[in-house]
Amino acid sequence: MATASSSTPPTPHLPSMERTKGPTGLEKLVLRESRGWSAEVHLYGGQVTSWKNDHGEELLFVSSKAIFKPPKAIRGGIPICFPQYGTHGNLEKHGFARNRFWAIDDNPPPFPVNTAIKAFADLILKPSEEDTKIWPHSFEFRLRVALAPGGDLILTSRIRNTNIDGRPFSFTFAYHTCFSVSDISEVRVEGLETLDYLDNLNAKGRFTEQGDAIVFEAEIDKIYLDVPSKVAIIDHEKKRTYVLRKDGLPDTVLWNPWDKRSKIMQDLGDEEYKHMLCVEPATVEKPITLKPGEEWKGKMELTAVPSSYCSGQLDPEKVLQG
Ligand code: TA6
Repeated sequence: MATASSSTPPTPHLPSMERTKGPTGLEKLVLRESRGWSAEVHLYGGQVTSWKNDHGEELLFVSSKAIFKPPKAIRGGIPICFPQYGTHGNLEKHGFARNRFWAIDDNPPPFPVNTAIKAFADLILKPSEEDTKIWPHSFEFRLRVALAPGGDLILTSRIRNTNIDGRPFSFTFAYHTCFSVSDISEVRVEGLETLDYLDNLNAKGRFTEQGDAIVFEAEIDKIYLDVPSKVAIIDHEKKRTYVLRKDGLPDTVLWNPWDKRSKIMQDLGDEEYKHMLCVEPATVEKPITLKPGEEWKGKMELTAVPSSYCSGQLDPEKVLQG
């Protein structure tokens, strides 16, 4: 008689994409790749709320106090800021895409993709009549969330102007990505040295960053301008490095609220700032303008690797081989 192998139980075959509901009833899509990595995206906000490695460790920060209930945006993961980043305009902070219900896009127009990727979800946001009262434009926002075979998380946004009256529109945008870190004071960010930035804590004034990697000792809220396509977030204590690659998004925001601001944020625990860091590929300084029929594309690719990563080694190929 055949006996089951003693140690590893057979892995049940799980679908690469599954539609389910969170505890408060919000619908979400779960993506899984064969080596055990997973990701989750909520239809509310089109927001990625989980990215786990093959050991089941959560790589994104979501607050224990996050309110999974409209109209509040979910605190953590990857909120989509559109059609306005932050308070850089007259709309509500970070625009309205993060607190709207997105739909599943069953038949998205094709675009060049890695055919090895089997776990992905396509979402779409179109404005409601109410939205057009706030922002008088017609658009189609298509978001693809993909989990690559090696675990990389890839978000691609395609925004099309569908105005029928010939009017162009302009927007700013960010992937408000909240990484989970062991201890913010043990984290270093490389790739932003010597760049110009706008300081949200200093009347949005323009300054130039010093030449060393960024470390954290106080509240930070800076928009770095014309940032190269790769940034690394090195978590010494966790021995983990996140490599963030971007395309179509010239700027990168760095945000940590630190202790005082955390205390006044209803949906963030007083001490949780220690375990989060937002690094947000964005286009803020130069808004994107689209004429009717035109489409813009902005992509972000996240890799998480155990750090044998050394300072100054900003080549993801080397990181992956290292
Ligand atoms: O991207 C950084 C930022 O604009 C900060 O100014 C900070 O307030 C954060 O976003 C969170 O904004 P929220 O509206 O989600 O509280």
